[in-house]
Amino acid sequence: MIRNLIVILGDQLSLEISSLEKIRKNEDKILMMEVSNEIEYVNHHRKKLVLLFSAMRHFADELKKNKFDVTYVEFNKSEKNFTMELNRQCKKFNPKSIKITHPSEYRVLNEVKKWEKLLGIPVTIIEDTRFFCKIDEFSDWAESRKELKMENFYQQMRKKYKILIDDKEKPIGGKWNYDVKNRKRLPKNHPEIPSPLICKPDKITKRVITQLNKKYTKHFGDLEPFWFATTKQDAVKSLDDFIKNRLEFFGPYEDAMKEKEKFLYHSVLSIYLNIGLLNPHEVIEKVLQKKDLPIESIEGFVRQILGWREYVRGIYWHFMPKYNQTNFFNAKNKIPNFYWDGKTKMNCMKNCIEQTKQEAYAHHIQRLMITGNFALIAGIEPKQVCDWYLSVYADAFEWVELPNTHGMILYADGGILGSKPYAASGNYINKMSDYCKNCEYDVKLKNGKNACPFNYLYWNFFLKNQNKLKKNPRLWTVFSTIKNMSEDKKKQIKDDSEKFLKTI
Ligand code: FAD
Ligand code: DLZ
Ligand code: SF4
Repeated sequence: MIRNLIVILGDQLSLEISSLEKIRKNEDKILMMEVSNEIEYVNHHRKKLVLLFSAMRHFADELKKNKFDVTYVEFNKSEKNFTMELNRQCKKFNPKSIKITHPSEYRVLNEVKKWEKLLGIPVTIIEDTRFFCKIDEFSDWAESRKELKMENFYQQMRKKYKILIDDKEKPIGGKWNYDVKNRKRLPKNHPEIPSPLICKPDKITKRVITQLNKKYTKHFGDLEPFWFATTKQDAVKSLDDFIKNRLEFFGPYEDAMKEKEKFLYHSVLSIYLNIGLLNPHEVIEKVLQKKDLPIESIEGFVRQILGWREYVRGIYWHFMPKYNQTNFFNAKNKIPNFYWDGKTKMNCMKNCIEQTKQEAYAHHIQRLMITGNFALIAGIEPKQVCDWYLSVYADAFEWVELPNTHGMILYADGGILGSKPYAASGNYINKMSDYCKNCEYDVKLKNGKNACPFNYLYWNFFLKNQNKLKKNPRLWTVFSTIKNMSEDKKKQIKDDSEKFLKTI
């Protein structure tokens, strides 16, 4: 008889995962399951599926090499969902108890919470210790204040972990945040940017690709070329490669965009962080060793992981299950087909979507200021936008996708996460990228059939939502412009927007 059956989920691929802490190799069994319910509940990118299953299978092999007793069930041999497969395994092995590290998504936690009653076996859910901030700790912080500003949370984390802090609890370099130095446009003659580390698919990955090609032909995105790391060892190599070749310029060009440059100086590490191949503590530790690099790059990078990543997780668990129920602007439009096929005349959208289709990756500013910004000002229904983001990115898990989509880009939470909607016109896109020079639309034109749609949709969004936003002090300039706008101009904006939205 098995003492503990330890369930390891697809995003818990670490030897240090809390469920393994007290494991007894000769009495306990580990169970890993590939199940169709997880594959099919959204239209996951095919590269995301390969990443997950190849990384899961590599991890199972590593566990076996370490003499753990592992049962691994592949997707063509498993029951439909975690519960049904677990039930089958429990009948076979009759464990005294089930253990699992806290699932990262509310949907899965709900499923796990039903196991004890359904299976009649005690289930222990153990805290996920990979994060800097515990779920309860964030809730305590959130309940103690009126506004949940990322910046305040981040400063608290810096102090708690003594990261980039001097003896007097003051920030190293004199400032908490070097955001103003993170907004450079990429110059025309900028030298070639080193690409992220390419990992060649091995036997395990190739087998996953063949299996998926047979069964899941309709999922979104290009399966090959597949180049992600699928082992801890290669993920660490990818981290080292980023620190050596791209971290120096991460800060200055963090907000830049350039046609055909898919990664710029971004780390492309979220895919490994989110499934457990990299631990955020080890990533920050290594980055902090580079004391000779510009502070705006070091602090800028630390802010993303210690600040934003932890903060969005905190928001997710603090506000779920209600968080995804809101629709502040009552946005109801259908997501256009071009989000899936990239067939649009808007060059910025076409580029970001095509690269998403190829790589299951877009960097933050592309997600925020191009596809996200468009979804906001075009009034697309939040649930459809969230499903898209959850499907198309290899790093997408609801705990991190939802606050970024529902909160940061769509302001559908009414301002819990952001102090104002991130709406922007073509002017911003033109300033931060070179997309506009190859676009059929004219970024300088505000109205008419050749005008950049971001221009009139931007004003249409604020005109439509005036009542909900006009008291926001951060939008004072927007609404003073609207106040001085002629009725003719307003009508033109509305007509152009309606005409355009009908065509998509
Ligand atoms: P870098 O630019 O190199 O940043 C370093 C790391 O910081 C990332 O690997 C990531 O772990 C963390 N990070 C940076 N920004 C954020 C953020 N806003 N929230 C959480 N972590 C952050 N990130 C995901 O991991 N999964 C998602 O599903 C996801 N969905 C998003 C949806 C939208 C609409 C937006 C605007 C952002 C989303 N992000 C998501 C955040 C961010 O865009 C990605 O983490 C980042 O682009 C990943 O690429 P990178 O590793 O090269 O990041
Ligand atoms: C995303 C995903 C997919 C596609 N498939 C599996 C799977 O078959 N088995 C598994 O353990 N996890 C999978 N995942 C991740 C889960 O959907 C989910 O995101 C995590 O369990 C965290 O809640
Ligand atoms: Fe995008 Fe408008 Fe620029 Fe075209 S002109 S690339 S639609 S911002």
